[in-house]
Amino acid sequence: MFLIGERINGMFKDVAKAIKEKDKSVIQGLALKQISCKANALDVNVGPASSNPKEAMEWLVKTIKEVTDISLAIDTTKQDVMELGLSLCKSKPIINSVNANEEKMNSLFSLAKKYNASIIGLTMDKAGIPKDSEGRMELAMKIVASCVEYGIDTNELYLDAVILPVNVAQSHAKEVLKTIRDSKMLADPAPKTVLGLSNVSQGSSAEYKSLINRTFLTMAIANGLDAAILDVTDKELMDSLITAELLMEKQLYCDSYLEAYRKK
Ligand code: THG
Repeated sequence: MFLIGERINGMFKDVAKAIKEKDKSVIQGLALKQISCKANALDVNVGPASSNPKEAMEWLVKTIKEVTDISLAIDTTKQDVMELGLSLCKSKPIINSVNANEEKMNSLFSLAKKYNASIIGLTMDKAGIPKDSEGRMELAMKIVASCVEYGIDTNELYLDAVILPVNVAQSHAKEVLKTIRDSKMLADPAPKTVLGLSNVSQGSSAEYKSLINRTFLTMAIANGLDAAILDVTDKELMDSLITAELLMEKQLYCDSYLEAYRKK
């Protein structure tokens, strides 16, 4: 499973503060911590409060680059912030994200080609997030078609069925799982699938968040999830992930498989 660390996001107070005060050590510490917890890439999002998102993205990417050359997922809805972030990346970047709007797809698939980036496609459009898997699949088809049109390999595309908080959108979780299963049939090679896992527990009681996250991740892995934006520093979550992969025959069994994985 491809793991994208979620922590460098201005949604978190410590990150928002570090951006404001240009405190490199907080960001570099979070980058190295997530890498030590087996992140394969790092999500980079300046957050909703940033007054100058372009400047903040440039500072974040440059700050991270000083300590690692791991791949970055540039997480922004703004075209100019996206291009600036991509242009600064050392390793193959990930565009986080495109949706099924025609103009969005045109501009972002062009950027994906220009910067040889992988791309996350959200199954949503101007009308929002469909309530069922059929609606999500219609949008997924549009994204796949656009990807092919731009001559991008469909296995460079990560479809994101967009999980919503279970406390306000309880019926969505099972629709997301069905979308993950069905997405595989949209192209050959099959598009990959990804989730912003922690969305599912947003707003739930703090003592249940980790449990909700790891239970849903286990279910998503059983349905074929390929990648996740998640808290790689959550040990119980990571233990569930490794165990789910073991049971799906994605890891080799041995009696001390958790220790074996950690040593890898
Ligand atoms: N899909 C894609 N990208 C995404 C998302 C997605 N990027 C952002 C987000 N969703 C994934 N990242 C997070 C990061 C944190 C939380 C949720 C999703 C989160 N944080 C806690 C909260 O808000 O309750 C804790 C905040 C805190 O401690 O301050 O839930 O879906 N492609």
